[in-house]
Amino acid sequence: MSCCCCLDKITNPELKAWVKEFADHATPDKIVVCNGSQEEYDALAAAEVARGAWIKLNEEKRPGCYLVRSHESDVARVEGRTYICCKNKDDAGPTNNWMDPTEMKKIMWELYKGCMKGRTLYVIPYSMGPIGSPLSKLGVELTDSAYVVCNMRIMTRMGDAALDLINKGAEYVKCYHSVGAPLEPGQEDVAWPCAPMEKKYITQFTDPGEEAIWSFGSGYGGNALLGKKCFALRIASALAKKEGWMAEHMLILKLTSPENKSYFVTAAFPSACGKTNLAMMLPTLPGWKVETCGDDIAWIHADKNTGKLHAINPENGFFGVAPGTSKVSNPNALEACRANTIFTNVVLTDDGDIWWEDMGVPAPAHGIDWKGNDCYASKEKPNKMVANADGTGEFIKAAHPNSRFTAPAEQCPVIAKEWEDPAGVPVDAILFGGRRPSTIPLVNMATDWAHGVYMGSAAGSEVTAAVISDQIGQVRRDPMAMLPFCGYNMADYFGHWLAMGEKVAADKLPKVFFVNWFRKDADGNFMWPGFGDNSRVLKWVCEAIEGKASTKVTPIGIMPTDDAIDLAGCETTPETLKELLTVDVEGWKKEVAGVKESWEKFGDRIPAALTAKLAEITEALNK
Ligand code: GTP
Ligand code: SPV
Ligand code: MN
Repeated sequence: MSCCCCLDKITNPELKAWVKEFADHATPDKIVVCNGSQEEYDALAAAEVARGAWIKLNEEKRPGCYLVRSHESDVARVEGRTYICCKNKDDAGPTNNWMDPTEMKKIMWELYKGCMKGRTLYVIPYSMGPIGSPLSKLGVELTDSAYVVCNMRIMTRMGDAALDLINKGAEYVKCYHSVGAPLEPGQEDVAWPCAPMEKKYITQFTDPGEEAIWSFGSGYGGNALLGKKCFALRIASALAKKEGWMAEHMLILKLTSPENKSYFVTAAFPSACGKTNLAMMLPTLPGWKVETCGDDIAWIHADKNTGKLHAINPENGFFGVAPGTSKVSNPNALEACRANTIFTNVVLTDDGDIWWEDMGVPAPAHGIDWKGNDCYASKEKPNKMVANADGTGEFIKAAHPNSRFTAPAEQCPVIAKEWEDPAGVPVDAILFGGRRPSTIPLVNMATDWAHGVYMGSAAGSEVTAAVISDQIGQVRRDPMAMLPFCGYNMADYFGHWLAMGEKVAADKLPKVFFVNWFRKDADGNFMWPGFGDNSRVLKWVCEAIEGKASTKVTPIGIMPTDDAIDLAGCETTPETLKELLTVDVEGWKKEVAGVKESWEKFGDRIPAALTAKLAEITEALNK
């Protein structure tokens, strides 16, 4: 192994020894300690282009942008192969895969043996949260993927500044990642190396003092960019429980009213259920403004100075869902990925640009789909593509439904000036939501914190393509949108939410709401226009925060009166709105029964305050 001199940059002896130990075992050809510079990124990208793995996009149309196609089997998170490993199985809880840490380490250490043969070991020091903020946390990821290095540079604060802190003795989480595809001498590499499903492992070790992430076999998104879901949610949620804060799957937005009053809102929606879109929304209501603080993850602390809950976005970029992102639905996201962006699994056009379904522009006459095959504009529908050169035949998904753009947060035209504030932003409202085709109304406010926690715990959604699953489209319970991301027993997590409510005076707690943009009519069409029109719901949320909203008390919570949502200039009719704001009592009885059933697996670990709320709502529905 040729050991590059840049290992000398690591002056923290413990870190150096750890890197060396792993390198001796994984046997890479060389080691590179990443400095996080643009030059380093450019050189890595150029090398990937040179070996035919990445495509450089048209420099005029998409400056500094690349297209990458993953292996067909490696397109999303793999929940079935994701583990929480702690000594006591009950501490991982019934919603996580569990294995004894010693046993898992044995299996994975064996997999890591020689796994980087023929490859480079990149050492990625990174910070989740602004460098040096007291709320930030550090990590070091060892990986053999240049794609991971480049994506981590966009998604985290990566390189020398983070290494400096670690060299000075700051704590950090140790993360191993390998695509799990060693190269024998003379063997040619494939564009996207990865291991078969049964060899993939995404493992979080969560015992106190033992926090670590070991990932093997996948190069994609949340499986491989270990600062994101593995650290900022699974490890962080376990740390947060111990340390008295929260790590949540939430966007953070700043909402400013026509009266120039600003509010900070966080929202937990499951994967591919609208966080990025809400975080960057262009309100259709005149005079309202949305600015972005974060689009996926929020770390929330009780702030000593303001006495309120404060949120920071630990990330530095967006790993956003491409399909559906259009000039109409989310112009700010499109602008954010105009330059310096990595696109994964979208369509390549003949002029070196990209395209995806529902981009709001007609499909190109010819393109290359995410699998690398020719595709053509459909004759029947100009915004769809087909495999036949004559434009006939079945529509295909030319961009994978979970295709993504990785773009720097600072490129978002509506990034809020507070987005990197080391103290975070004070949270005025928390929204929960998901894709619910029936029963769940457009918006509903909790009567108090415990009811809000109940609402979050009762959240559910149709499973989306953000995960490799045979349940796509089916509704599953996804409490607080954290089902795949909670690093410990979910019942204890509910208890922690309740406890956080004790850290702040009742009148300083955020108000909690449940929203649903995804109700469908009998023909399967969305009943609510969504996107920018969601500002109409946010307006009511602000009125409710001010105690000025027009409300009705219902068995399920506090809801807008039929005329309380501003529909001026909106395509939705008052009749449809009324339907969206009606409590379907029979549907809700089933809903509550479903929640109760979903709690059975937790035994008596569900907090009494939640059981009481459920009983209260059931009783009100039965009246
Ligand atoms: P992750 O990055 O996986 O966590 O997803 P996300 O929650 O950020 O979801 P995102 O905003 O990327 O939206 C996912 C999909 O939902 C896109 O195809 C959007 O077009 C669609 N979507 C977002 N908001 C709305 C809405 O208000 N109404 C409807 N009908 N679709 C929406
Ligand atoms: C999600 O699935 O919620 C994502 C994408 O944000 S990933 O980074 O793959 O987890
Ligand atoms: Mn997400």
